Amino acid sequence: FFQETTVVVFVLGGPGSGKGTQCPKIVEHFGFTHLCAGDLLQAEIESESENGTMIHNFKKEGKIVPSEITVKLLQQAMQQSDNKRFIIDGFPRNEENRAAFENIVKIKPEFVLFFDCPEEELTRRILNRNQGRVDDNIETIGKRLKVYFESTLPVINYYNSKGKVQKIDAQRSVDEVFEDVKSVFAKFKP
Ligand code: UP5
Repeated sequence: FFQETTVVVFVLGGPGSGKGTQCPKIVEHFGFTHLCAGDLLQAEIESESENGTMIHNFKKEGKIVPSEITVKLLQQAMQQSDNKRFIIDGFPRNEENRAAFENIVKIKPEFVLFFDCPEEELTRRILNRNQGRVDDNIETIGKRLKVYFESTLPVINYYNSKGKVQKIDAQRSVDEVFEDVKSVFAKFKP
């Protein structure tokens, strides 16, 4: 379905590393469409679809929702878009996610933008966020961090071994981080 000219960039990093803060800036400056896997799943919860309760329970426990659900939502969103450039934020979170996307959507990422941030800073940011998320409490944060280190870091390491990771030091101000992001995306400048 997708043309060879379709560009996908995965945006990864621990919970609270700044993915959702930086992605709208990439949209604004470089004309990508932002697909946040967590937001697509949240919309499923809110639409009270048949999988909504199950997705809610996975999120509350910090667990990774089965790939078939997430990949389907991402694929639909891509098909509904007129754009050919996508930043996919917060996905793939484990090897199963990665393999499912490559097998079903059949696109390999152009590169992986990796927001590297120490654990203490991630916890501090999430506890400060205070927007009523079901998973922003000290108990779930511990679980999310464990899942991140055990399941998502290996995906980042996999892409790193293919020379595809652009690592950004995410423990600086929003503007300083975006300066580095801009140089990574320079070739897509309109
Ligand atoms: N902040 C941001 N940048 C800052 C900076 N440079 N300096 C100081 N403060 C900064 O930022 C978090 C907070 O930090 C904000 O208050 C921000 O102002 C501040 P944000 O940009 O929101 O960080 P982000 O990395 O987007 O954090 P988020 O918590 O949204 O990331 P997660 O990866 O945990 O959330 P996501 O929505 O992707 O996933 C939630 C759950 O959904 C998962 O745990 C899982 O259960 C499920 N899920 C799946 O199962 N599969 C998927 O594919 C995706 C999600």
